[in-house]
Amino acid sequence: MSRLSILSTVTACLILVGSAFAQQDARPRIGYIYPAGSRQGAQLELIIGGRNLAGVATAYISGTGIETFAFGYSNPENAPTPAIAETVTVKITIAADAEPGPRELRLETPSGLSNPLVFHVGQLPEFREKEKRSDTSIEEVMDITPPAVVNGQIMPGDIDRFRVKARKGQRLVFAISARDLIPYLPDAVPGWFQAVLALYDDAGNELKLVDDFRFHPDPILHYEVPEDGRYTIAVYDNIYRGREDFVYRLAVGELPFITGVFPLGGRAGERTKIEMQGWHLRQSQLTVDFSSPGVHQLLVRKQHDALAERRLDLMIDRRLSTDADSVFRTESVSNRVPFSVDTAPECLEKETNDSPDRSQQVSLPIIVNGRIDEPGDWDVFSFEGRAGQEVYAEVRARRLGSPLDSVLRLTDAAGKQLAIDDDHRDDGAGLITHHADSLLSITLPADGTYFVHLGDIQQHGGADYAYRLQIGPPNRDFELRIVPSGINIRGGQTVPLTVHALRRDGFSGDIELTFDKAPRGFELAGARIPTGQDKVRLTLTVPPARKKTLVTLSMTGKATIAGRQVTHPVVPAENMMQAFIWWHLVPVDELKAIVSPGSAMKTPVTILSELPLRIPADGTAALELGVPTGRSFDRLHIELDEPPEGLSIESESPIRRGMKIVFKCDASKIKPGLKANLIVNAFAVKSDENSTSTPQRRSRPTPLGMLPAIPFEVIAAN
Ligand SMILES: [Ca+2]
Ligand SMILES: [Ca+2]
Ligand SMILES: [Ca+2]
Ligand SMILES: [Ca+2]
Repeated sequence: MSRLSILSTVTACLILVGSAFAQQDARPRIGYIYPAGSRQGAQLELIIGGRNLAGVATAYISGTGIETFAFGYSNPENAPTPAIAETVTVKITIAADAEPGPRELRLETPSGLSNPLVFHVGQLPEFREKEKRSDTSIEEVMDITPPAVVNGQIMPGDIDRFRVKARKGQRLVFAISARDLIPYLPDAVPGWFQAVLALYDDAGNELKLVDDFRFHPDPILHYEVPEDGRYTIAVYDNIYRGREDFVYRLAVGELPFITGVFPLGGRAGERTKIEMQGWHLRQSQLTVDFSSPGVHQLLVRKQHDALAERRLDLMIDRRLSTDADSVFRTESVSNRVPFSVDTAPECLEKETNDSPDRSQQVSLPIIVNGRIDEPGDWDVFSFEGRAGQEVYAEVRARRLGSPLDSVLRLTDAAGKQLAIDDDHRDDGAGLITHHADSLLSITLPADGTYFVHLGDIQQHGGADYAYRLQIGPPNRDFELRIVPSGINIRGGQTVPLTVHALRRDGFSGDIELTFDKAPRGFELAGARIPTGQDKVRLTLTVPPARKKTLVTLSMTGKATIAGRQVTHPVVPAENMMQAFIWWHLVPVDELKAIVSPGSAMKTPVTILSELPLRIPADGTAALELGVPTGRSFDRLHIELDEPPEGLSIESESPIRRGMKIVFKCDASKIKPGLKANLIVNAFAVKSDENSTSTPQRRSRPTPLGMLPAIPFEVIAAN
């Protein structure tokens, strides 16, 4: 390569990287879609609110059968909520045979892809609330004909009312999706639209009021109509807040709805008889036979005669279930409830088992399916243990839709309490804000009989208070999440990605990450979550690109656990903020990348040192970088991007083929054993030989982009 062409490449690189840096702050974010769904075959316009939406080019909806056209950007001044002030109008056409269920919609702007939000393809007729007339204070009531879905928005102080005609004996279901559509609001307390449903007769008497469904903020109202007449359903926020992103979809009619199942799971490869509770379910019992472990979603068709399943590779997130079975294209389906399939032997609890002397004997490993049958119920299980045996006891209830707030105790034969747990946080359950399920672990001190006691810490109980209690050796395992789920990158460049490891039952080993679906030339660096680490920042480098491409990526994590190779998908997720302070990893369906045109050569820098770089906890280590000769700049300058606290660059100096960087550890802030990646940005520095120029002018660094991740390890002090 001639000196001239390198110069021009570096110059091109500068311009592109400069705009790529600007992009970081300008990532488009969408806060709501209104309406948040529509029926198969419909054509309509959506309003999408967010920020950094200027220049919007396209809207993408996952799956097939929906065409979009984005236009009509507006950015009013003095909007009360900056995060959703900008709007874009998107015209969409839904094919008559488009797959029903939740989809993901993203916008693309010149700065790249936005976060996704849910857009539902429905099967029932749809209505949209009428705009409020500003010339009247009279509350308008809109007539609707069930079965139907009503779309609305709650503005400050707003109460939306809809009237239905109903006949005596009808059993109406009013099911709202609100928090379900937008799980977390970053800038409102409690962090979502807390919808309330109230039902009135034609004389205005309140018949029923609900403001949640168990622990779900979205209420479900069920009503058996006592006489022919007109009934009005009202929707509002429980503290009368409102704004554009208080969007809802309200399904009304004699709709199939599952309120609960028992047991909450079964053993892989065995037939399990399930009792179902709910409305408009013709049968209350079903037998299922699932072969693959994982959390499946159960639903019923309007015909009530069949059950569908789709395997999920993670704990509970309903969002991942877009049942692709074409049988559901034309039939109305119920809500979905989780059902866990596991490999350990199972049993049912047998009352009475309220105390150690009446305990139910089990042999390990075991999964007990039981209920806290009434307030104050305790379920006690006994097993024979050996000294030194490692035992885990874990409740899965809240994560499977049960209202139980479990507490677990472990006692020995003498009645001495050896372990207790109330709430155990599971970052894999990103939609749950109260991690109510319990998990305890212990190494048994002696041979003998041990008792596991399970109750509800809030002293509640009932038929809904179902649980699965697993007792046995540790089930070491992991799940993975990658954030963000939308990657914006220019051809020839490198960007950082973060993968979180959710480690189970003390699994601490390395997890290797690889693409299983990616275009040629997509390269990961530092793609390993090191032993003991809960996350890693790695990098993706893509080849130069002539035109823009949108790609869907998929990754897998691989680890060796007790001599066995275990793989799990890397589930795309968005790190969502709730109410200014809390963060949740919420799984989404797709990992998308937009590669925009870019001809920047891959980084002009090569790593000459052996990796991982070993840095003593109280010392320094040198990294040698090769820089091509004939470059247009005089030297490289390196800056660390989000380094671990205590790690810094001590010096940079030229060597024959490039440069040497000395990294320094501060032993008071960093511990031996830390393994991670250095993420660094490279800059070109051009010294001006004209001695009259100012120092600023002499050493103005220009960005060359991010280098592929550099693995390092902090070793014991010298
Ligand atoms: Ca409204
Ligand atoms: Ca019980
Ligand atoms: Ca009991
Ligand atoms: Ca609890």
